[in-house]
Amino acid sequence: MTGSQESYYLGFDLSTQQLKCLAINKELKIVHSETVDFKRDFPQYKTTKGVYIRGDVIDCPVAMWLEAIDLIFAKFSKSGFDLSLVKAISGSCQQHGSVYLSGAADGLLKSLNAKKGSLFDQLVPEALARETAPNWQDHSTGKQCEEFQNAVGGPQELAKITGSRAHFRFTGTQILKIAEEEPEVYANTKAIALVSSFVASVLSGSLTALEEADACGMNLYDVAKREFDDKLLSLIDKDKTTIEKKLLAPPIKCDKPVRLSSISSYFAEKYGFSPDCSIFPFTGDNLATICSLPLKKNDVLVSLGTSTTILLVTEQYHPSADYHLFIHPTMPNSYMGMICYCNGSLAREKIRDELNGNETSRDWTLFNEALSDDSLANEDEIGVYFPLGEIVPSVEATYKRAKFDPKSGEITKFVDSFEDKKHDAKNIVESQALSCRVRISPLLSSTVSPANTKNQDLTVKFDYDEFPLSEYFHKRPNKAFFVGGASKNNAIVKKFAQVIGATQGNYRLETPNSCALGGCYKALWSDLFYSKQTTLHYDQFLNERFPWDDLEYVCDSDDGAWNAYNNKIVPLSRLEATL
Ligand code: ADP
Ligand code: XUL
Repeated sequence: MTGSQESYYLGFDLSTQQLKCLAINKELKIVHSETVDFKRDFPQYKTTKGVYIRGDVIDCPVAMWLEAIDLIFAKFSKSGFDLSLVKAISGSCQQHGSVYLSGAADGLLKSLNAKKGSLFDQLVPEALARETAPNWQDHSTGKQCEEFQNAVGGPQELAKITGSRAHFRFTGTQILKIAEEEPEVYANTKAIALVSSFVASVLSGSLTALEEADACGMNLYDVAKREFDDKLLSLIDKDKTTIEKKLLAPPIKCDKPVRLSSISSYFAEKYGFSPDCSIFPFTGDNLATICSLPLKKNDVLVSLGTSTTILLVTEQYHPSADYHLFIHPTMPNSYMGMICYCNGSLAREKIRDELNGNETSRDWTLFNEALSDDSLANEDEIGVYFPLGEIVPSVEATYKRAKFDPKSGEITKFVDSFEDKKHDAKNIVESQALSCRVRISPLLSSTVSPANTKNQDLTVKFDYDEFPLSEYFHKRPNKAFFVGGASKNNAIVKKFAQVIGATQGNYRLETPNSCALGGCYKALWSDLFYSKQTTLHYDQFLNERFPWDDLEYVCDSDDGAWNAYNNKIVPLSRLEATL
């Protein structure tokens, strides 16, 4: 299976429910994969899908992750995979989680010894100052979020500094809660790792600093200045140097690959890794997802899963309280934008079921027919369909349908329903996609000459942005990549493609492994770059080597259709203003 002198690169994905590890070769082909499922493999931890849930508090047992690391390599060895051929390892982990390590941790990591038992035997409990790590699903830090936002003047101000407004799950608010509610734990903590830097520390056998891109998920890092923000740090600890030390500041910069070290001798002895195998910094799972695709500046990834998530690569630092900006994990002077919508597939399913007249058939035929029906006139209709509270815009659950004057774009009346339910199928997908278009616009470069001059001086407001309408007429992404459950649906993808209007086409792909693959590609490129076998930047490297045949080209964008949606931008803005 492992051809004689091949070189392999491993990518980890430590998610909420499992640890996955993929191996690729230099041609970017997956040659092996192993998974540890927390529920199946570690029933003794009694987690619910990888976490403990106590009301609003949701956390994960750190010891289980250590056991998972040993088990995954044991599975590789058992399969006959030759780990001695692995040149480098990187990977991704669930974002925002924090691991509290004791003063003994660094020494214990450095003295790990395969003859002295497992990682668990040698690190638990001595290396841990706290048994569990907060999980991203935790929502117990409302008070601390207020403290963060009040300290800097509100959500938009915090977003300007840290790339995001305060979030329950973000690490800074979680650390503050622990400092406030568990002062002894905080005092006994020598180092606070992100899940990503924790796994990298274990593999390299010594405490490593945080990785900068993942550190942007903390509400503590000044993204523009690229250093921790003193005021925010001092919320956690009046003595700023203490918290800086605990966070092992400064984080590892992402401008070029930084080799952390060789793999710990523990893994070399126990599983046969070469002692030269390199460990490169791990990052967050969403950040690794963009590394799994040949995304260049101005490309977008549209994930049509249960929720809709947009990831994009941008050079514009245009923060907003309604989305996230992270430093890009592999591309210098670039950021990853992440926009999460709550109302994606489930909202569409409700309209589908209404059209079908039942909730059981789950058949998209009628929905798709309506969506693709050009003769179905909805040029003066706009609607928002939010069965769940929405993040972008930040509003309670609501449905609102309106008619507007196509000349001025102003709303003329609100209606309880349109002419028939087919209009809802078209309007829901159009307004979801249009919402994406206007939110990504400030993050895109100018790519086309404006065609539509109507109303261009009108001011439109979306969230915290207020621009003349013309701002939205010349920015289109280059490529769009569609993933997630609903990306199988041609009618939905084609409508999104029309509205978003990527100038270099629309692709679709299945991505069961994206986070781990991102880790593999990062390991390969980092190793080649570090050893001077390539000088290409990450995006160039991936564009050259990427197995483009794995992507399905769905369609070109339609310039006329994209311009036609210019007319719905004012109505959407006016409608959102009434929510
Ligand atoms: P998750 O985001 O939870 O990982 P998926 O990416 O698998 O989930 O997406 C699940 C959603 O995909 C479902 O809610 C379903 O509505 C949607 N979906 C699956 N197949 C289709 C289809 N053919 N047409 C439209 N939507 C679909
Ligand atoms: C992102 C987030 C989740 C986790 C999932 O902000 O909280 O996507 O990273 O592991």
